[in-house]
Amino acid sequence: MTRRFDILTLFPEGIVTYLQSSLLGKAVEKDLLEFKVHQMRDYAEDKHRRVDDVLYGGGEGMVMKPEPLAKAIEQIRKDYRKGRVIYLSPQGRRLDQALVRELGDYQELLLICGRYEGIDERILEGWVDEEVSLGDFVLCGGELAALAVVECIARYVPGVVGKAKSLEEESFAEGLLEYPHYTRPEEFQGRRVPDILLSGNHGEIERWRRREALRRTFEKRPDLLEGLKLSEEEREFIEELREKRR
Ligand code: 4GX
Repeated sequence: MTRRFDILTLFPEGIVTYLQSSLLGKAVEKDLLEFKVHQMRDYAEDKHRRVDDVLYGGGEGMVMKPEPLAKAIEQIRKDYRKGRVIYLSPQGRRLDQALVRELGDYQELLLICGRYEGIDERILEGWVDEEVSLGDFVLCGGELAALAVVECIARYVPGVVGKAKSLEEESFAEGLLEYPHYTRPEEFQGRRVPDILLSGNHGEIERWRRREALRRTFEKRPDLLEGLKLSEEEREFIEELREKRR
């Protein structure tokens, strides 16, 4: 079944262009993914197609009006079978690979991109299933966050990314940073590719890669090592890294 993504935004052009390019565009051609990008103004009720309004209680800035949002969400999700409505905002659950996998279970996703100071609270209460955040920083709108969410989920739809690559990820790198990568030439401006990679000894190469992945993770993202299942040898290796640090 084709995985469907709806994106509700005031700036559809850039979204469409991005989705048509690269891997995602190819997956659409293969009927693995379907994208529908909706202009929020098309659901406005007045002749000026107004979607924002001033704050009750006063204060700077504008908020997205509830009527166009409710109308859009209801219309878009009317033929959802198993779908979910997501609002992108810094108040949401932080996106990580676990959330990507959870969201990947839905047949349809509607991603709502807010601008201004956000959307009327009643829409969050009554029409949105879940808030998702890209991280603790403030964008100008939800569009980049929606694209990030879509792309992460799309990669796990079978056939979107080459099989060899995705299987490798599953069995090996999940939960760790990647080992260092090199391509030709053997020497570049005085920097050589590690000898082991030129040795042709695949067993040793695998071992080296696993250790380098562990080393990087230990140095750059030690938080990722918590709760990871490691072999005896790997735990010893991490212990050695700790010793050396002291
Ligand atoms: N991860 N933004 C939402 C409008 C807004 C403002 C306040 C609710 C409250 C973002 C992020 C993000 C910018 C999208 C502000 N909504 N989205 N927008 N970080 O920064 O997802």
